[in-house]
Amino acid sequence: MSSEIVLPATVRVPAPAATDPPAAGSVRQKLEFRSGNEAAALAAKHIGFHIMGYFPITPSTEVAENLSKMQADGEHEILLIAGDGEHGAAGICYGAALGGGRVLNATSSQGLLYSLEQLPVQAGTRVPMVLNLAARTISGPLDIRGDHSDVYFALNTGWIILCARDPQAVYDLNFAAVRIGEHPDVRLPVMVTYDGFFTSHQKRRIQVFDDLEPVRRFLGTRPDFPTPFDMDHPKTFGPYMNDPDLINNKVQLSRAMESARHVIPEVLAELQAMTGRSYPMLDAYRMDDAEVAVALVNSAAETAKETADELRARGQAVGVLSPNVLRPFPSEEFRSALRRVRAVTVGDRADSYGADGGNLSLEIRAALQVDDENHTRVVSRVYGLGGKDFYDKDAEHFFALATEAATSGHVATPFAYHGATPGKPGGGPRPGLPPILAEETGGTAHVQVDENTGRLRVELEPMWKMTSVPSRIAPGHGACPGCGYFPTFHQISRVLEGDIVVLYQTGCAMVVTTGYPNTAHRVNYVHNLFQNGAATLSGLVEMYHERVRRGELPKSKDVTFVMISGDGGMDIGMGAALGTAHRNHPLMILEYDNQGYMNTGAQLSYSTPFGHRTSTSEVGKRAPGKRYHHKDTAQIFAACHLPFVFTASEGYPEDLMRKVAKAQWYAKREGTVYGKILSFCPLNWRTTDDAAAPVLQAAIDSCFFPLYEVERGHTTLTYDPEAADRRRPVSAWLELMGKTRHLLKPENAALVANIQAEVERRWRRLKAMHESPEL
Ligand SMILES: Cc1ncc(C[n+]2csc(CCOP(=O)(O)OP(=O)(O)O)c2C)c(N)n1
Ligand code: SF4
Ligand SMILES: [Mg+2]
Repeated sequence: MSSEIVLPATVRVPAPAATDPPAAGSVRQKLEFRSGNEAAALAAKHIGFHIMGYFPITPSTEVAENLSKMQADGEHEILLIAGDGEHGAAGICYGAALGGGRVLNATSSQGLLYSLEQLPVQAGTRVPMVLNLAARTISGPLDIRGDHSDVYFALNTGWIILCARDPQAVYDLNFAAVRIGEHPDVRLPVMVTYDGFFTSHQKRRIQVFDDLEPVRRFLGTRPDFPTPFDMDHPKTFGPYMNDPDLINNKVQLSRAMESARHVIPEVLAELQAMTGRSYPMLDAYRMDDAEVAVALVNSAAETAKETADELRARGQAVGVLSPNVLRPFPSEEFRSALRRVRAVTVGDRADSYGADGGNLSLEIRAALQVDDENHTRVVSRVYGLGGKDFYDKDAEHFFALATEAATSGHVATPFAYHGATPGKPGGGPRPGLPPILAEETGGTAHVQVDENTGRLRVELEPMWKMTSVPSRIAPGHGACPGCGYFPTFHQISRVLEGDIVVLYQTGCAMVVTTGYPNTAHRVNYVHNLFQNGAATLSGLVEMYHERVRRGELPKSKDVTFVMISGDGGMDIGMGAALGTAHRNHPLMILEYDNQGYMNTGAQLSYSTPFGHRTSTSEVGKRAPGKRYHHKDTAQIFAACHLPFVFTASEGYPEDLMRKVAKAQWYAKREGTVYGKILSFCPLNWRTTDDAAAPVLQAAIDSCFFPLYEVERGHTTLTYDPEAADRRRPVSAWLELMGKTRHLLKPENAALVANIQAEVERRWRRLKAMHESPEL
């Protein structure tokens, strides 16, 4: 570090005066206190998109959540469609945008990556829309905080990419994004990217439009691009294309990007006239006479500006560059800003592994390289990964690196990581509690084949004996008090025999049981993202058997492979799970159904029942909670003709354990088994921590969640509330939870009747299957 090397300042430029409130534009505005996500949602409301397709992922989820709340209060008319995953959400958006209306999406990290293959499809067919990307690091390992590793994956998709350094820019650039993308010379989808948590969650004072009429004039209506709705003039969207059409098609896309270089400044100038705020392609701070500079994308640049002010006060001629637009890349702007700069440190919040620099530094180098007059030294540093803060001392170090290069005329270390630490000696993952050995398990459930029916009979040891079986999860997890997952898993664990390999998909159960360097698992544990766990376990189980077959692993081991998923994992991961089921790999898939995406703040899943309140199915004068009925996942897997499918609940432990014992028997001998287990979530069901028993019992007694099994195609109800004379109306269940209490208001009587009718229909069907072995 060489912060003591100081360049003499040629000209002292006074620091700009504070700009709060910002210069007034022509349109009436008002001051609000908003985070980046709130700013994006507010802009969406003011723009009045037709449709938003989305799938929740931290830290962008709040955009949809805020819009859901506003929708419930009747503040906008945007149709919000929760995708079955980001790939589905991107498909929804593509279709909707092709249909001619204005379309919005918001995502982050794996969400962007999961939709990635759709992005070039949309750019290639030139269909505009707006996507807000609250940037977050990509897996693995999983980390929810911000860097630009997701943004950099989008660079080659053909989307325009705008960068918003603060919530004000998020708000403003969303309006610009609509106009830029829809310009006839551009016709491309546009991404507005801002930093996860730093910008998405931190509130700032921002100016928002107080008069929407001029905004409507600015936005105009979406131009009439071809849609599949013109029945008199049918068109083919997305034909198969061969040489030379493909390259000619791509050159058009490339030209559209070039056109954007002119369109973006025009649109931003119009916006500036309205707001008083300026967004040049490249934000150049105190660069007029700068001799050294730092270049950064988004929020870190604001820190660097403050440091630049301090260094200027000490006589150093420094400045900061930060692109407001990443695609098209402002090459000419960088060239001219850096022409007289002797050295620049470029900070990348993501690496392009093996390329000797992150994308920003590579692209700045490429821009300078075609300028004969340019002799700027470029120092490249990767910083701030996984949300690591970028403080003024970091900025100072970046300036010092550039200063050193400028003074010596040489860059000693052109590329390095900034902020990585060697770790402590003896570090690494901490061993959990001692492993649970196969010998310590088993003997609690005795499974026999019934000669007459060919189905299984299970005898359980008395419950008191079960408690002596050690659980495969150690105490000390981070779940909420009363969380249903743990009693459920302990019950499962007590009957599973032999060695177990578990695969957890992302969700509460995963997040609260592992957090590097700790683990609560006392058996082999694997995590994969919840769109692909079942496929991963398929590969793992097959490799195990193949290696046993080849004599590479001992035959003597008795291993069962178990996947644990939430209900959300059975939305986004349904395709992979169905693939596993149809291939019939010998493994168990156990879904704990807590009726929502709880780990990310209780958004609706497709298993969320009708009318229930979640953070994306809000309740208000215009919205009564979720608007469609819950997914019948068990029946979907029954339709795969698996050897064994069941439903269960922690409230009926013996029933659950019997089914798990059967499930293990089938998973080891015949193929995939599936279990859906209703799992209590006091936090998001809005009950007290100790309410599991009455709430689960009411769900079962109202026949909302029937307990049954489908064994070799035969459906058996394992508990019949009617036969037990305990049948209750669904209202008796709904009244027990805060998330459903609104349904009991007189004005919602029709909704409850609707829920009751659907529950009744599904129950009668199930009962008929129970009564007739042919069904
Ligand atoms: C591709 C992708 N999209 C979204 C997310 C964010 N995410 C992580 S867990 C989760 C919800 C999981 O819901 P569920 O499977 O029901 O488990 P729960 O949290 O309710 O236990 C979501 C939306 C992600 N990690 N990856
Ligand atoms: S949010 Fe719900 S499911 Fe998640 S840990 Fe808390 S109680 Fe359990
Ligand atoms: Mg869930």
